[in-house]
Amino acid sequence: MKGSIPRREFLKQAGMAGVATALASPALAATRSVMLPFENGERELVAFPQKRPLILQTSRPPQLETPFSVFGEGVLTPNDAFFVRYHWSAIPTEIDPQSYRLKIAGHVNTPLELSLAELKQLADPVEIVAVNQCSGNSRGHFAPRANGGQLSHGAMGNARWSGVPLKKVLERAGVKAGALQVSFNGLDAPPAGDGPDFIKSLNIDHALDGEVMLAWQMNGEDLPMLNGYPLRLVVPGYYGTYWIKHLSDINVLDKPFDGFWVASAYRIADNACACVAPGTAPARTVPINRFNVRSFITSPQDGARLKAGKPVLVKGIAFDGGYGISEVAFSADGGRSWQAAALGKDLGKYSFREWSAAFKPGKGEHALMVRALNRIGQSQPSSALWNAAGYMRNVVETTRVIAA
Ligand SMILES: Nc1nc2c(c(=O)[nH]1)N[C@H]1C(S)=C(S)[C@@H](COP(=O)(O)O)O[C@H]1N2
Ligand SMILES: [Mo]
Repeated sequence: MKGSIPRREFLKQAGMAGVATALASPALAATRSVMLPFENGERELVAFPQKRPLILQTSRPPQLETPFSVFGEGVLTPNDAFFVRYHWSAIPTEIDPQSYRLKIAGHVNTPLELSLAELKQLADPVEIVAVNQCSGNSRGHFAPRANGGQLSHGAMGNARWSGVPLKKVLERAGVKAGALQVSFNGLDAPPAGDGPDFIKSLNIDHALDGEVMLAWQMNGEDLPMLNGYPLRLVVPGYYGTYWIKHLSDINVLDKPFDGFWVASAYRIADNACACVAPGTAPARTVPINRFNVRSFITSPQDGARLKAGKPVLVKGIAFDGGYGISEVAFSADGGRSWQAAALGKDLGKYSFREWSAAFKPGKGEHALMVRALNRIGQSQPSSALWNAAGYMRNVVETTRVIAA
């Protein structure tokens, strides 16, 4: 059965039976370790079911970061390299696609219980290439340090998602007048008594925008179990926190959702930079929402040794919250001068956009930088913004190379 992993096998491999057992199991034995570029950055590379060795953040629940070199291999992030984020350890390891049901209830005319087969028949399938990025991507680079998973830049990925628009499903159920929000829950749960189930919500207009999607495939294959098999929400341009995995319950609400994960967590300062002075708290907050603009150099990699006088093509990726990247600028001298990079193929406004720029290194050290601009004029700050949760880092990053 595709997308399901024999339970015992998964427990063993994924370390659900305990970290010690997991690490003793050959399948999970760390092959190598990596050093993320910040204090206490040493991490093991561990292969979970359906995944190649990825950077281990936690094993219960599995939280895995994509090694940065993967982003240089292609504009789409392979399923087996796609990062994994969960909040609670009680995650599904086996889901029967025959008996799985998606429930749509609440402020609707006709509550529905759809099988996967029914869902796939409900409307013409659609596809979108979109980045999924965790709010805390790059948190480990915050100074002063921010509490939470100390991630480098690998809590993001770009995939081609296939499914049906959420709108079609909500229309089938018939949203009643007065609907305000829609909440989404998945099959994972907190261990008994431990805390609030991970449930997220969107405003009704957003849920009905025709772009928010119920996806059963990424990159042409069933979702990997750890990325939400058999169905997940895809919220293009929005932080991964909304992209509910193993989606099982959709609830249309006639009042604002007041669950912990929206009302108390994943909130940002209600100002243009979503930032505060280090060590302080914002006066007012709003739910985290769209990505800000980011760009990265994927090649050469940090620390690379180049041949002096030999031209290289510097390559990378840029993305934003869905307005679309309009320009990418590259600097080979630590930001003193900038040149326009060439943009690669446009896979849609929610996708990574590849870019490249020519560079002929002279002898010595070079600080390479990239900065992107989107179609509504948003760009990236030259010094890092700060917030206590370590969300939304988007400072212009520096890649250091040496030519000899
Ligand atoms: N059911 C469920 N869905 C979830 C979460 C979760 O804990 N449970 N975490 C969210 C967060 S914070 C992120 S960043 C994305 C990560 O998606 P991925 O694990 O497929 O990379 O899943 C989101 N969907
Ligand atoms: Mo996240």
